[in-house]
Amino acid sequence: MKNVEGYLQAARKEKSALLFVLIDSENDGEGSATTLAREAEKNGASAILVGGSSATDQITMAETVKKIKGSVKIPVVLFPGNVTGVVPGADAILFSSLLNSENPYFISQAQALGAPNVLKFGLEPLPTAYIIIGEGTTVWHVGSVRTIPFDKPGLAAIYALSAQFLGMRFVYLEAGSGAKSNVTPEMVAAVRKLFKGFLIVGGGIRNKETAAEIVKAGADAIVIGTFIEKGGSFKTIADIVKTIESIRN
Ligand code: 1GP
Repeated sequence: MKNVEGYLQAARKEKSALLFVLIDSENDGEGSATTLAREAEKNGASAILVGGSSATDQITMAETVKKIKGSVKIPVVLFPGNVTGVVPGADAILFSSLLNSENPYFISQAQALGAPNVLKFGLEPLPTAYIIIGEGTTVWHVGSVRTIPFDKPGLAAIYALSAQFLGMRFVYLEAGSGAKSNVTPEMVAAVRKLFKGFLIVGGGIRNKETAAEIVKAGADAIVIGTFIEKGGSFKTIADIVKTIESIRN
């Protein structure tokens, strides 16, 4: 697909919010990546993200991307945790800077090392500020994060504002894969107030009630990974999509 950003903006105009399904190439869980992606598409997901902070096997990742790409029409977007997450065959990449990392590698160095392959593989870069909330998750550990506590929405908001001033068109508020707590609606609302771009929220979302609260607070898209990876039902996914699409904000 050409112009994934345009597709996402157009889809967002039509629906109140979108669902992205995250597939970790190293953990197919209860189903194969292809089956999960097909089911996700069938039940209303707008994009498939492939990656994760502990997915480092480029060969498996490239194979997974290729398989998924061959079985769905919705865009396949890389969600790299490192330079190893840049592989051929996807439509786009969340070209992210982990803004609240204490290690410059995750803010700009991995990006410099990864950029030539983004160009070489013809991946559409979606300029994204990746902001980690809370602690104790894999991404928090791997990304050397100076965390933002869940009850400090103002801190997330100023990072998002700086992302906007830096020209990033996407912000991803991340509680971490399988997080016990999701990003609070209060924090989403504080970020929404200042950030005008496309707001993605993920980590620990497992039901339609939480998804609805986050969308009402201003998220443009939510991400669900662990729930599906652990065999959660696609009926719930369909319910979540129906719920978030019908909220007008
Ligand atoms: C993780 O935000 C994504 O990077 C999705 O989180 O796995 O908790 O759904 P879950």
